[in-house]
Amino acid sequence: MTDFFKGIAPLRYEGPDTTNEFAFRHYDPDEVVMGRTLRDHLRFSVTWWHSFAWEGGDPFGGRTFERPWFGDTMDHARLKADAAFELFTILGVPFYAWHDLDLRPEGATFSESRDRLTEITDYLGQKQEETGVRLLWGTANMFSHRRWMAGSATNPDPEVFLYAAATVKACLDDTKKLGGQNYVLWGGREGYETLLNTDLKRERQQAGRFLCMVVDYAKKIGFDGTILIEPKPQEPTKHQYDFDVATVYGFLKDFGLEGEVKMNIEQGHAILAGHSFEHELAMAASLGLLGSIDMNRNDYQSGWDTDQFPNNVPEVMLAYYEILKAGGFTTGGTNFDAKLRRQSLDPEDLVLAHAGAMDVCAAGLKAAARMLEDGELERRRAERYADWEREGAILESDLETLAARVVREGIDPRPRSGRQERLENLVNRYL
Ligand code: XUL
Ligand code: CO
Repeated sequence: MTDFFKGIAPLRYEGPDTTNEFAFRHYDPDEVVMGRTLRDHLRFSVTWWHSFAWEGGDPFGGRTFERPWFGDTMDHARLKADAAFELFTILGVPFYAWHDLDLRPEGATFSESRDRLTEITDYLGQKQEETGVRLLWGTANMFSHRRWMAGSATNPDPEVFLYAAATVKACLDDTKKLGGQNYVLWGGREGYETLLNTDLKRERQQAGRFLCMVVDYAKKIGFDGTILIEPKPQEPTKHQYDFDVATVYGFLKDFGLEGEVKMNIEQGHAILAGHSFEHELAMAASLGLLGSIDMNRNDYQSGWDTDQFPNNVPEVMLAYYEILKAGGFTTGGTNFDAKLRRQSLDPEDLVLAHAGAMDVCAAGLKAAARMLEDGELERRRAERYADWEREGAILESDLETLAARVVREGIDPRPRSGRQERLENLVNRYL
């Protein structure tokens, strides 16, 4: 037990009228929506990196947070784990997620780093047993240390590729050991700053081979979770190879991995790519690649990946609508890849940032479920395409036949309203 969250009791659902800051207004984990509890729909997860490893620095200044677990010994790592599981229990979240680097300090050699990872993940295994909290996913941080500055699998130096292979193997082993539901690969520095020093074709090939090796190894050890790629268009590098869902789909097809790997889609990354979150989710669902989500929001003016906690129900509603329409999560979940603002120093800030975000997601999901169950939006969308029901043969035809038909029947299409504002009004009805 730490005393970091001392005096903060586990949060309970008290309903929309409560004025208790330390209670849920919309998230009742046992509430059943569309045949499933909110706990099972939302599958909330807290991230180790933002909530426990990040120190509050920005490009202009360093650490603002004071946490008793900041330090580079294994004792600090265990204290951090104790505090993390205390937060999970206060919030009642069923899952959490980590990078290897968030969990423990690196050692002087690869082997020492790996052994420390094994040691701390053994400890996490005990904490999981004690609390019932499970691992949503593990991943490797292959972007912070200077060895990764020119990429991991896409690095011009084959020794970095080797180091990346060893790192992912260790992280996959420990994710499996902890019963992780997924394993994530975000292409941290898999991209480039300038073409002048970059062989783009070769780097993409290396990334493809690397992913094939990861998939093969996961199968070999009997990892039964899902391998997920997390697209992001830029930041840290100017051009990232995993730009967005459509780009990653092309990449997976290229290497025959479209049946093996799914996607972890992040709200802020979608926005950086010039898309909306729901666009990326709908695109992934349409390609059969929807895996999990990193829930957060960006500042819409700054053009940065600001990783703020979500606080906009209408926005979140449209995202969950796509998820529910696709059948909901299987191994995936709602992972809060979100961090406090650096002035939010208190333990209470950490608790309430998550609690508010959980309420926003619950309210959004319930609104989405109302809209889906009512079916009016889907009816209107289907109506727009209704003529295709009798004209499906067009797609089996050829240009000459179709051209002849236009002339023969004097076809002259009449434009019809897209009714966007009416549909926007309809959506607001369910909020
Ligand atoms: C970076 C990001 C990562 C991944 C995991 O923008 O989202 O935290 O989620 O590496
Ligand atoms: Co993320």
